[in-house]
Amino acid sequence: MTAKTPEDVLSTIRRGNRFLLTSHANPDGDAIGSELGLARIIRAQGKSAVIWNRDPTPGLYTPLPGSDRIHVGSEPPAGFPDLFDGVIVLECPSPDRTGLEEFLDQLPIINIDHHLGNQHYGQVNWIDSAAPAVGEMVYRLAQGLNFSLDDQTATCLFLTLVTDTGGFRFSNATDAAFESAAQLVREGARPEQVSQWLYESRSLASIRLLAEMLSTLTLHHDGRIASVYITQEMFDRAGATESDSEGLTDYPRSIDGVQAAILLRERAPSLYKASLRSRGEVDVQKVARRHDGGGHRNAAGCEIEGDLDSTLATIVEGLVEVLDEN
Ligand SMILES: [Mn+2]
Repeated sequence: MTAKTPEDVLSTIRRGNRFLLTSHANPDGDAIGSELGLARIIRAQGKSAVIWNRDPTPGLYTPLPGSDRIHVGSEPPAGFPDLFDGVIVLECPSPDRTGLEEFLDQLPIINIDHHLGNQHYGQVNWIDSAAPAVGEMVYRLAQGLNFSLDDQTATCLFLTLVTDTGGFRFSNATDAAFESAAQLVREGARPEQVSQWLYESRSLASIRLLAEMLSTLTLHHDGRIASVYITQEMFDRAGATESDSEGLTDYPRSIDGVQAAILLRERAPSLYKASLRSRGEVDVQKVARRHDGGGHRNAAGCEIEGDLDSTLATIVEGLVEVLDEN
């Protein structure tokens, strides 16, 4: 187990009674699982916790206990800000990433995160870039409060480890990640339930969309770049929406020899969302940033205006430059 929870985080939570919890826009498994887990821990102390996210919970995570109680949208929840003692911002490197930044400075901020570039924007900041998931930090926080988890809380936090480590496959699947996972299972987390939610609950539309997408597979640059795309017509044929296309970029990236992969999704006529994935040192964020996008080294995205062919050509060209740097 890595470093303990700082005393100022514990004392702030011990002192307060009513907390607002939030995370980044377009929340992922670590965001949702950390929020739901921490809300349960806070409520179990006889305090209140309200989760407020700008964007809806992705379908994958709606089976998590308490997800139906999350307040979603740009309008503050009832009683904001007077009925809250502070806002706990989880897994969010900067306030603007919440999409709710205009509201946040009305409350003291407790910032709990594991992103390397976190801007320390809270009155209390706990940043641990070695943590495999923010949910693992929430688990340490529970231990610092001498709180023993119930099955559902343990399951929420276990899910954050599974999603942030890619099912314990990424480089952040550290000994600490496995140790926390083992402890969470001991405290009642159910790995088979989490696997069912994450890997065995695909919509039929998403599988039909996968078939459509794979028929567009093209290799570029001696097989080092793979591209696929989904047009609006393909979404329609599959009966799918954009949320059915989550995770599809993993398929082109999984091809042997491919170092960078592109998924273009048509959002509107002549407007494409590009999702870029890579392996190892190949920094796809550099390409996304040229088009006002962003992300991480191995996962980034941006929006581009233009027709399909020219958009694809522009992205491939950018990726070739990045590959040739390495
Ligand atoms: Mn995370």
